[in-house]
Amino acid sequence: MKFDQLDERMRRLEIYHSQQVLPQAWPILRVDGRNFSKLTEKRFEKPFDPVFHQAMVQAAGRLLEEMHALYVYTESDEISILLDRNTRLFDREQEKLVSISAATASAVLSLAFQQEVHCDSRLCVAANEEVVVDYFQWRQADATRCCLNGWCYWKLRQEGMSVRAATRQLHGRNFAFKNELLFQRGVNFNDLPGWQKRGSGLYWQEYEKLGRNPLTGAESRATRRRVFCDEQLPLGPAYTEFLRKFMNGR
Ligand SMILES: Nc1nc2c(ncn2[C@@H]2O[C@H](COP(=O)(O)OP(=O)(O)O)[C@@H](O)[C@H]2O)c(=O)[nH]1
Ligand SMILES: [Mg+2]
Repeated sequence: MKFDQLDERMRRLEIYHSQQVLPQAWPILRVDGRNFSKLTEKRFEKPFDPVFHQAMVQAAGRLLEEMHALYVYTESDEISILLDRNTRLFDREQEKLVSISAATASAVLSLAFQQEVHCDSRLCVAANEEVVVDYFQWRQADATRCCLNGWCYWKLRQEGMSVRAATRQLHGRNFAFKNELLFQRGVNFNDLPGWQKRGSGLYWQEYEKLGRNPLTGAESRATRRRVFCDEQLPLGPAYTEFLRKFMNGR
């Protein structure tokens, strides 16, 4: 009896445990690498490193699987995860969704980098499809902005400019200025890889698997699904159309 009372009293202190994502709202989680500026400075090519990116894609794929997500998007050191508006995952408990997503990404990235790394996670609750579209358009715009800025910054640094001088030269400059700065240094922004300019999207792809019935020898077809990583994401209104497909009928 005594234990039961203590148990009940202690559990009542877990005041955030009962917090759930509102019914019918779309949960979006965003995982971000902790102190990855420091990690990438030491070990990876600037401004973009395909090995670093591959590890992020791997973590994004595991999150798609583990969280039974509809769509996962990664750029830089962050991963956004769209869940079904009717998901029953972890009973929609916010603490669970946030901690498990951070833990999954931390585990996969630690193994990939062969060193202990940590990620944080936050929850964004989108009331309707429009907000979900705005969210992913926002992260893609961030990817494009960071890509252009990152390329300019590292071009200037490679020419021997200090951190301060390079930062000052780019401060408040518009897209055209930065585009021109790169062009004069032999880089055409349009020709940069899609994953650098727009980020990468991961989603389920259905495919037909041919098999043979071991007893009768008859051919059989089964529909299976696998994780697909899209490194050529569409832009603007086409991206909106693309995103809506993941939410249609849900
Ligand atoms: N060298 C390198 N750095 C990257 C790459 N992708 C992301 N980063 C860095 O990762 C950091 C992510 O930003 P942010 O989360 O704000 O920094 P944090 O707080 O240190 O994790 C930035 O410093 C990026 O330059 C990459 O492919 N190569
Ligand atoms: Mg980070």
